[in-house]
Amino acid sequence: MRTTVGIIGAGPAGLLLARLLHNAGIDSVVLESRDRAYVERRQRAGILEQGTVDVLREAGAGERMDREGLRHDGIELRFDRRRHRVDFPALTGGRSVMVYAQTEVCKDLIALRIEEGGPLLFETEALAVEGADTDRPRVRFRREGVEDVLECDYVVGCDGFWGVARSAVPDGRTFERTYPFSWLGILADVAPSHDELVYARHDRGFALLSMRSPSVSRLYLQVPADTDADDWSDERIWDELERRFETDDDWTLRRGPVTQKSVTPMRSYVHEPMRHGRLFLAGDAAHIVPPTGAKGLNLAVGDVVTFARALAHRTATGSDDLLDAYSATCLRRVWQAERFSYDMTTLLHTAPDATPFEDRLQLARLDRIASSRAAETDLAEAYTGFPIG
Ligand code: FAS
Ligand code: PHB
Repeated sequence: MRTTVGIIGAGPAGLLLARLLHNAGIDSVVLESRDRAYVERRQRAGILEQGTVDVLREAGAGERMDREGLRHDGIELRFDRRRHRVDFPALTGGRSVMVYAQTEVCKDLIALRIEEGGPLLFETEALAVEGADTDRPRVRFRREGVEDVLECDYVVGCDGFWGVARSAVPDGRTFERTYPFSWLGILADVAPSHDELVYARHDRGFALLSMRSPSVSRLYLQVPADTDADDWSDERIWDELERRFETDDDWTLRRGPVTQKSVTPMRSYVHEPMRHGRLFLAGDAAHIVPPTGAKGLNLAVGDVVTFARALAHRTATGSDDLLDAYSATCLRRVWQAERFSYDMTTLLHTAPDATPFEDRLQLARLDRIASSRAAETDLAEAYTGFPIG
């Protein structure tokens, strides 16, 4: 098999990259180790930044998002029984975010890939990237028990944190922090109890109210790092959420049947560089953020837009300058998202070993955001997204 760009992974990074390259007239092959149902069902991100929404629309992949997505002009911060709304358009010159789940983005991109007839090989596991430092890199893969090789001009590792591509970058430097807590996430068949997302800081721990549609709620609870989701009954989850969302007014949390429950560890991670020869890393293959800032999926989008632009530039001009700048260009945006995600996580979560002084600092930081346009603007600009490229 032979192609211009070998893409490992059919998550949002790999699927969007295939679409962007197709629109630029560049052929690619996508290799995905799991089956289509797994990719389309994997509950993960829920918030698309303004930049991601614009990219999906320009790529011809935004039609259902515009029909079914929920545009949000703000979020609510809740602390010390207080409620403070952050007004995105007022603070960012008109930017907002879209509530449209990663599962739906992947379904839309898979449907487009099949419609355009580009090779998208499910249940096909990449085993290794070879010859990255030559002009003929190869991906060795296994499909239906048979090993084969994909000859490429370029390979892009979109294979997530546990993929194989990153290991083909020699002498990389990693920067990481793991947090002493996780998120217990649920899907519930009940209308969201608020029309926008609610991020709550409480002495008992963080809680987040999000949503998937007017009739499906998505909620998260901070839990100890080694939590087993089976230890949490539906009733225990709703009771704990209710306590952490408490307010001084008559706001109430609606309950309903929990249809999905899972625990997500919290980690910050960056691998530098994001390139070695003809191998490029994109998305979770190169970096991880704690989901508090809703950045993970959106960072993956920025990486693949940067690569697609750089390769289209080389195809048009013969110049490698944008490809040579890929890693530095992506990492500048990555580190801004890492800073924001770290800030939001330490602002809202109660660390098990937090001292009373640190608790008061958190409340002072939140009070500052609620009373200073400058502090509020920093949050609104970061949450609605950093410019791509
Ligand atoms: P992905 O991990 O999504 O996709 C990688 C793909 O590569 C997978 O389909 C995998 O099967 C495939 N693959 C791996 N190894 C392979 C191999 N050897 N050969 C072939 N294929 C291979 N982000 C947010 O913004 N908000 C959230 O709420 C949020 N929640 C999350 C919850 C969880 C449990 C996790 C793990 C992450 C969450 N994230 C969230 C982050 C998440 O959305 C990622 O940022 C996003 O999926 C990144 O997309 P990709 O880089 O495409 O990687
Ligand atoms: C989600 O809806 O899954 C979601 C929203 C915002 C976050 C994290 C997750 O910060």
